[in-house]
Amino acid sequence: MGTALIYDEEMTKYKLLWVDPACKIEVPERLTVSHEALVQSGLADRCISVPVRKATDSDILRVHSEEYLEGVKKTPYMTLEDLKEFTLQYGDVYFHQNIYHCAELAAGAALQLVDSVMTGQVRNGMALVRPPGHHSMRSAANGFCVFNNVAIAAQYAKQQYGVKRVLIVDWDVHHGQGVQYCFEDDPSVLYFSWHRYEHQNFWPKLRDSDFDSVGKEKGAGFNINVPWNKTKMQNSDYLSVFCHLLLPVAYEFCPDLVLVCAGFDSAIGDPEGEMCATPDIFAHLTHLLMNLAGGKVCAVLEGGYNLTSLAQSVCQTVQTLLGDPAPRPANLQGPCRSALESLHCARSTHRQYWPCLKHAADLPTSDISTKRFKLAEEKEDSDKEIVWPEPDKRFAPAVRAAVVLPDGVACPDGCHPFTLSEDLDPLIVNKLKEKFLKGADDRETLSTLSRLIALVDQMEKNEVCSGLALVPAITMATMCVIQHAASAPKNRVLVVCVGDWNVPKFTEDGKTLVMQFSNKVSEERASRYYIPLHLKKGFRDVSGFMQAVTGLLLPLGYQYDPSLVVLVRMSDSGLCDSVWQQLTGLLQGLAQGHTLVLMQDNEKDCVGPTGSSLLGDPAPSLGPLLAPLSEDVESVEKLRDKLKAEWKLLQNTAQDTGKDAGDCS
Ligand code: Q9C
Ligand code: ZN
Repeated sequence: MGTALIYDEEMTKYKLLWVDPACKIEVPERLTVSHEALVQSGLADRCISVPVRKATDSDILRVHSEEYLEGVKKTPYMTLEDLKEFTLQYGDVYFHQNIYHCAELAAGAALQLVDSVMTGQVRNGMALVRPPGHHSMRSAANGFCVFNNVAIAAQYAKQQYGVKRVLIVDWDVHHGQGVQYCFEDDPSVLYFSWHRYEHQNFWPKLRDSDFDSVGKEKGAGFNINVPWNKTKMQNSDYLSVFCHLLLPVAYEFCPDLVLVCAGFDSAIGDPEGEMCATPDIFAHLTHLLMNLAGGKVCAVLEGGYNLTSLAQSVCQTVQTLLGDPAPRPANLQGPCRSALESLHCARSTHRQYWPCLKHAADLPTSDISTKRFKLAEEKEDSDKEIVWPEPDKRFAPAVRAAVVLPDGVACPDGCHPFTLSEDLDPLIVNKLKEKFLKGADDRETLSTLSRLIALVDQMEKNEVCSGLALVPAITMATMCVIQHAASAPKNRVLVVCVGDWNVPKFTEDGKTLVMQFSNKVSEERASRYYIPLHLKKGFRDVSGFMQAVTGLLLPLGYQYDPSLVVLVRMSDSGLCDSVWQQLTGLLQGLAQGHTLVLMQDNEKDCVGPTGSSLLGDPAPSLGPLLAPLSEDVESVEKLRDKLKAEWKLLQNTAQDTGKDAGDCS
């Protein structure tokens, strides 16, 4: 199942016809450079090209009023003077004789994308459109937007396909107030937006954009705003909000479809956003959404006004949708103080609606965030040219998932049986015999261990992306793999162990970080690089486990930035396939997708599901989650408290010391 790309040059054929400083950044080149970058990088060719269509009147009327539609319909026949006057009714938008036509196509593109995904023609996709949509309201154009493309697509998905729950993730740097207003009282659409706010001093300067706008009536809790009160937010700030707010809520909500208001004015270099997140962060934001809704993710372009940053960010997003491993995320030093304050406020405000946030801290007592105040003028450095390195070329190794299986276990479709091209290296064999076999000459075990070592080497060289091994002696195999991988100078290994195993002490030199989930481990042995998490019912409480994965394991993993993830599944783990596949899928955002899964040989039934996850197939939905067990939540929280000074990506309250928003120059 592929990735749809929807684009039509027709949507470049309108522009600002008069002088308006507020609108001059919304140019046709936004679309041409984005598309050209996809073509040049070869990504466009790998997508399934889906034609646009015109949204019908009845599609548009799903969200907009008849009077408004009738008004817009007249614009193709207007003189320049009429267009200017028509424009004056609205804020920060311009009209053109061809914009109605383009707006029909932009909304239609979003509908085509939903059709392609919902009918199973593709797994996911992106639509490159102009005009954008998320600011436009029932009866008003606004912020370069004419029709609300994503809101129309969400209503369409509900009405046409009977989709029960839609998640809209708005990572554009502006608040999509049009989307918020459209679904305020609708619990079937969860709208999440982060946006530059600066205590209501940043456009569109609405009180409604603050964290305390949570939705109305039945929809209370289904509108989540994270206002940024400072500029220069970085990768850590974005990832923190995903790990500690969006992901836990999204898993609890369990959408059938994910729509992304994919604006890239939240990336570095953008003149509107003035943020400092780098284009590669969009690979991770995309990846983290791709196991929701069975992988049904539709990204629709919104803003993005630095043409270089925009094109790079679009490529990162599409390449991730295509399934290529995400790049290693750079400089994740933890969120800044202002971001933590925003995250804290949003989490406390929503804890009454979402059991996964039940334990969030109280609102900070100095509730400055809810008040509007004029900011002290910051010294003007905006004309200083912001530069950042072009993201490294990403590529998927020829072998996506290599498997080491005992005789009689079938290789899952699409996986690659891993064999040694040469005879066993006598040097390695002797070392293995000495270290692991007490000198015994067990050919079978020696062959397995040698193959694992060769597999790790090929993963390190990026010839193989991920691996899966079913082994007779899992603890021995794990020790062997870890010792070998950590012996190379630049390597760092994240070991994730599910189930009972008395994990031996590794050297505490930072080259291995072990996180163990079990209902037997005790905190006593915890150390800097061995983190046990006791879960009362093991993995039978799915909510508690996912809480630990999103709020503990992912931030820890991102900050550690391993070169290899070793995922060890003990035979008693009791983890069901869908949870296991979510875990496997999410972990592949780390280490450029270099995940090596080790399982005891009596776990044959798990080979298929694991192989499929390693190939990048979406994990099945977990179903709406219940409240996690309070004991589990307490364990997770206790651990977070203990670790958050050292692992700053674990911080999620204003009290946790954050660094100030830095200077990204
Ligand atoms: N300094 C979208 O990103 N304000 N719309 C412009 C110029 C309007 C943004 C002020 C920004 C609208 C889709
Ligand atoms: Zn925007």
